Amino acid sequence: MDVLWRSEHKVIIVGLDNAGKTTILYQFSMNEVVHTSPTIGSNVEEIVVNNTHFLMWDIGGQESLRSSWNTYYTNTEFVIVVVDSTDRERISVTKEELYRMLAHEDLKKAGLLIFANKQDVKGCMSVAEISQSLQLTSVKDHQWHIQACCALTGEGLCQGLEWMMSRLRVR
Ligand code: G3D
Ligand code: MG
Repeated sequence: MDVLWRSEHKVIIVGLDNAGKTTILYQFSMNEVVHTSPTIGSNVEEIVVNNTHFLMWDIGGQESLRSSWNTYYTNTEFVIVVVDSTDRERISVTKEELYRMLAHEDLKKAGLLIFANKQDVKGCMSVAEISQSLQLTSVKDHQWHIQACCALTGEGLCQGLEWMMSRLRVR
């Protein structure tokens, strides 16, 4: 029983550079906005929600680092994709990376949570626009959920975590 309680669920946080991955990770881990710098390699934090432990890896999103994302995939239960909702130019790049990931053997059973971040910025893409750009309705072989959020204030982040918790319960 003790082992069950303590078991950790591995989560990777991916997305292009500047999407807000590190800000989200720190919101989860300490509920305060810290000064972030471009992630070189990865940050990892253990997040505990109602006795459930998530080990969250924040992986650098610069182009040079994306090819090594797959070294983090083993045993991953959830992939959090962070989208900069103001970055219309690169949403297609996110889409390419998303489908490359979903096709990977090691992520076959992983749940997919998409954070449409920076919703505080005027004129940003809505959840509907991002869903359409990423063609999420064509994702049939993974459980997925898209959540609007603002990492600076933390708005929407809890709802994302709650979705993950709800997926754990139905397994
Ligand atoms: P990354 O880890 O994905 O590369 P960061 O992204 O977490 O380092 O965030 C990149 C920049 O976006 C940071 O700005 C950060 O403050 C900002 N940011 C993150 N989330 C939000 C949000 O919800 N709204 C707004 N307006 N900005 C956000 P700086 O200026 O520090 O580089
Ligand atoms: Mg970062």
